Amino acid sequence: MSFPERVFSGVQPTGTLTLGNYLGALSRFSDYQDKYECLYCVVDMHAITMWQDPKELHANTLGVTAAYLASGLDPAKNIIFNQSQVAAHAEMAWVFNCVTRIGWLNRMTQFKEKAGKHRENASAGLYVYPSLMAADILVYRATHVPVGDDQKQHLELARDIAQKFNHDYADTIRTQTNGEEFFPQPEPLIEGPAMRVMSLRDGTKKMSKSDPSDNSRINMDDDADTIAQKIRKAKTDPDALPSLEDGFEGRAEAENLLGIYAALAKEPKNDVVTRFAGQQFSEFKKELTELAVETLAPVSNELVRLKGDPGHLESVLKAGSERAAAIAEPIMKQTKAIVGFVGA
Ligand code: AQP
Repeated sequence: MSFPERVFSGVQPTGTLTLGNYLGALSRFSDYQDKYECLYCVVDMHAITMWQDPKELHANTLGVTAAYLASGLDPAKNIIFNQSQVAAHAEMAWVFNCVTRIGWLNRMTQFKEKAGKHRENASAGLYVYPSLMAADILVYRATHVPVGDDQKQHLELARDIAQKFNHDYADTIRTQTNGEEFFPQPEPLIEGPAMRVMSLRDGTKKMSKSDPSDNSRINMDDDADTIAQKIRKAKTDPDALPSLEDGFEGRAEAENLLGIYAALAKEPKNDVVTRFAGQQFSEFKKELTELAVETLAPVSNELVRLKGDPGHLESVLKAGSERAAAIAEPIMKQTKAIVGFVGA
């Protein structure tokens, strides 16, 4: 069965957004606004899977909304909203908790990374995070999901959940909808050279807004001096830049800085390697700083301006939530009927 093309993506309001969030997700969102019907969500229910101070959660939710707008999303063209204002996300997540297998959740690397050694103390919400993410996407029957490479595993799980639901309820789906499948298999949209931006302090860890070290990341609202200082301090090695891409073997930090340059410049990584072959990092870092400041300055100026008008940001979220609910509610109602709930 073919489904109308629809994009869904979300960002957690867990802190100030980083260059990783920008390059892996936000900077690409506006590319889709003229091509697809797009829903961009501030996933506040995902955020509370780890402890969030309520005042900070509130401020960060408006902060992510401002970052969406500052990155070029037009609230008239896109549906911009926060997850907790559309109850169907939670309702669908419960149905999916009963479709998802524990064995599938046990394989999720993000849970292992975030729960760390204190697994027994992690919230149940963190464990079932991927089924809420599947609900976010499928409650709109979204077909395309732009995400960073780090979210690929969760998206594969969303596809498994869609497939198992379609299979388990095949008989009712056929009689009630005349279709073969109720949910689409959502496709990841993962493109470009720096789809997993790594920490500036450790090239084996992804750049993350909740990393305790602020020097591990560039924040979307860092000023030029802070960006310059963080890039100057970024971990590298004593060797010059190689002349071939495979010369980065065992040099994760060096490769990360080059990948960031390529993504900011929107150039293939190979071209950037050729241009800087043999240069010392001290020189390359100056060029990278210039490019990062030039690219982020207009976005961060707009971000600061928008954050100064919380009333406007709240009204964007309210209007977006109403539009989102109008799509989700009939799909949720139909899901309940397929499952066999009375009253749906
Ligand atoms: N380092 C990254 N490189 C590329 N893409 C990234 N994304 C996040 N970090 C990187 C992409 O940003 C989108 C929103 O992510 P999120 O905030 O919902 O959750 P996350 O992936 O867990 O991001 P963080 O910054 O690491 O948040 P915390 O610290 O709260 O866990 C997603 O599309 C993601 O792929």
